[in-house]
Amino acid sequence: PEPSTQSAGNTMDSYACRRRTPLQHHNMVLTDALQLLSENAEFCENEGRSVAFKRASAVLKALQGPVCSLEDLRGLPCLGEHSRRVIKEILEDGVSSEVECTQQSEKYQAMKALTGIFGVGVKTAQLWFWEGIRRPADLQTFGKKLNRAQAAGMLYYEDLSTPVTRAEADLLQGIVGEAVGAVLPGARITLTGGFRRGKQTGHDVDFLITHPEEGREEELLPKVIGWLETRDLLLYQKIHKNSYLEAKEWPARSASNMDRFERCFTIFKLMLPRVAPQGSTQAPRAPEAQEGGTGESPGWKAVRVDLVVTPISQYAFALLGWTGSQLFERELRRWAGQEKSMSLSSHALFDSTRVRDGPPRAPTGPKGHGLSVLHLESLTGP
Ligand code: TTP
Ligand code: MN
Ligand code: MN
Ligand code: MN
Repeated sequence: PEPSTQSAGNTMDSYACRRRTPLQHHNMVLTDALQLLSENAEFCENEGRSVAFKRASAVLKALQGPVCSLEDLRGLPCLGEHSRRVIKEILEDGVSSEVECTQQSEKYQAMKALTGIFGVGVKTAQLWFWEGIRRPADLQTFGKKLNRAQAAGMLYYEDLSTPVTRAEADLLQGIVGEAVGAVLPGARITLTGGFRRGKQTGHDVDFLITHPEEGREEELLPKVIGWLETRDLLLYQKIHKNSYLEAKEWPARSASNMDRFERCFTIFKLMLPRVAPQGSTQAPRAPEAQEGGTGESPGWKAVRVDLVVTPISQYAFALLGWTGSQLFERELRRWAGQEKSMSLSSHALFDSTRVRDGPPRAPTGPKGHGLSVLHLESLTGP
């Protein structure tokens, strides 16, 4: 029997992947607070605590109505003592002193600003914080040497911290689709990540690329990048080759969501459609960071785009893995492992009771290894 809890006449499953989690829900104030604590735990490299707050937040998102009293939480899963204390404070006082305190703290604010730079992770931001760096502008004062990604991150900081809109994602889909179609006829792209989940904004745009004929997708990315660079559409790009061959464990059992697909982290130079100067329609905004201060609009915006290439045999798993959210993926893998004795990754799904050592080296995908691969439909639950 799988764990579930009765609450207010509803069954609340303790695995987030087995519940409906709508984008619009009734407990925004509470989930924002818990998510801030989760983010802060990440900044302190406390992954366990970070995930615990994310799980608690996800439970509140799944509720049919607003939480009005602690009674409403009775029997709900994933709400630990700490989360309940924060919720109680907000219900009673409107705010949580711990959340307020964290948000105002020098550490949180510095880590938020520094990890907001493309190419800067928690580890680097922490080192810089210990050295006394608090804001991106301090990096120059302290004479820090930046790698190529971080330098681009600083150059386009304003644009990259402005949310990407759905309209911009659609424009990019057109451009990437044209590039992919030009270098490999028949290749297809799919919009993944937050936009595939229906979000109206995102921090980047994610695309999955494949070709219906297995193997034709090999070495595709350098050509796509070349096509885009020739047209001056990229501000930054870094290709990571696929690493199926080096895979020691197959599929990876770690909780990490890094996979072994060929990928490219890019910053696109997205030309914004010129709007006719009439009535109330607005011209594209001028990002100050890239401007000489003339007040003239450059007519483009820097946007982070992730390109991922998968062989068609792994497409379903890659699509599932790259759609997110991060918590959904983590919970799905946890559920597969703990409840179904299956091992799920962005590459394949295995019956881990039948597979001990994984497939032979240089796998071509989940097919043809005598392994048990379930149809995805049986995983999607209610
Ligand atoms: P993100 O683009 O980081 O997140 P998102 O699209 O859900 O949200 P945002 O709007 O902020 O961009 O990653 C997209 C999904 O891809 C994420 O749910 C997990 C997955 N993923 C991998 O499978 N491997 C990876 O290496 C990364 C970075 C993400
Ligand atoms: Mn994304
Ligand atoms: Mn993100
Ligand atoms: Mn991404």
